[in-house]
Amino acid sequence: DTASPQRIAVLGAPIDLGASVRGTLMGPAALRTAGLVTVLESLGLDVIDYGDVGIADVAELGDEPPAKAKHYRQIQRWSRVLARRSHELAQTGAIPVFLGGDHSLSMGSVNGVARHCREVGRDLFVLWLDAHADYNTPHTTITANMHGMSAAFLCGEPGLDGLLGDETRAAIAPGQLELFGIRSIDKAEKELLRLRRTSIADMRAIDEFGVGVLMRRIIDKVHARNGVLHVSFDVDFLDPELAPGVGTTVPGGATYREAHLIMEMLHDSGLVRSVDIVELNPFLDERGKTARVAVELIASLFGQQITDRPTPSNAIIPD
Ligand code: Z70
Ligand code: MN
Ligand code: MN
Ligand code: MN
Repeated sequence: DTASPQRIAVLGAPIDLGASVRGTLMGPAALRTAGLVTVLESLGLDVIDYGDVGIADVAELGDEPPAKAKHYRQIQRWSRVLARRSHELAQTGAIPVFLGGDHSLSMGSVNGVARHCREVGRDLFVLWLDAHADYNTPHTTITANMHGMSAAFLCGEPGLDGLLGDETRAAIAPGQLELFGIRSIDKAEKELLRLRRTSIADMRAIDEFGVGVLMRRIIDKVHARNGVLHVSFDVDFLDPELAPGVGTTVPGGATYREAHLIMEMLHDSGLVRSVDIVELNPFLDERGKTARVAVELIASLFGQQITDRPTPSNAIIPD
């Protein structure tokens, strides 16, 4: 319905125990300080900021923690509350925008959205914009950091089976995950991804074909399957020069222009139903630089354009 404004539901998840470096718990505050809500409102969207979610009221479960999953008990509480809140927000018809927090929050946020999509009979595709694949399990991980396991968990890989307790687990098929911008994968993680035939636009592919062609392919695929998209945006997807406020920088990331084009194409696609913004570490940022770039990119994702383009690009790229 184009008559009523698109509704956006902002929810902060100040979590940092999934990562090795502390500080992403300040991410939601930094994104708000950089003007996230006002920018979205200026684009004509109807924004409700639900504040930050917490885990104080979430009970500890009694399942056996996996041997290699640091802070499992805490992440489990976050995942359960986020899965529930995410499902509720998706049901309202708003677009939930989750402010992290480290990338372990996606185990909850995406699960909730996936559950809703399953209920309404739409295939959920997940675009994972990240330097890392986050496709480790407690069996493959070297670090035991749970932010490196979220994509694998969402695809139903074993090892964190009790994580959500009695919250419904709604895994996506590995063919519904689109890894994009990847330039750091562990050996066992790479083998698992090859086994699953996961679609990966790594930096080599981006350099060879450009982000426009690769994004168009993903958008066409989701359209063809009558699917919808969740965008899980890890700010370390961006080049460290542009986005220094992250715990583990990996050189050779996406440029300012590549990232903007991706967001603009995603907006024009009309497919995006939910978003995570994760791994922003304000403790390591340079005068709010990374937070500001992240907000600019979110503005592009929700319709900010350089010039009005009445006809979005509809180029069809053959397989
Ligand atoms: C490595 C691991 C990671 C950041 C994700 C890295 C994971 N593959 N690091 N995001 N910053 O620990 O599993
Ligand atoms: Mn990540
Ligand atoms: Mn539902
Ligand atoms: Mn990352």
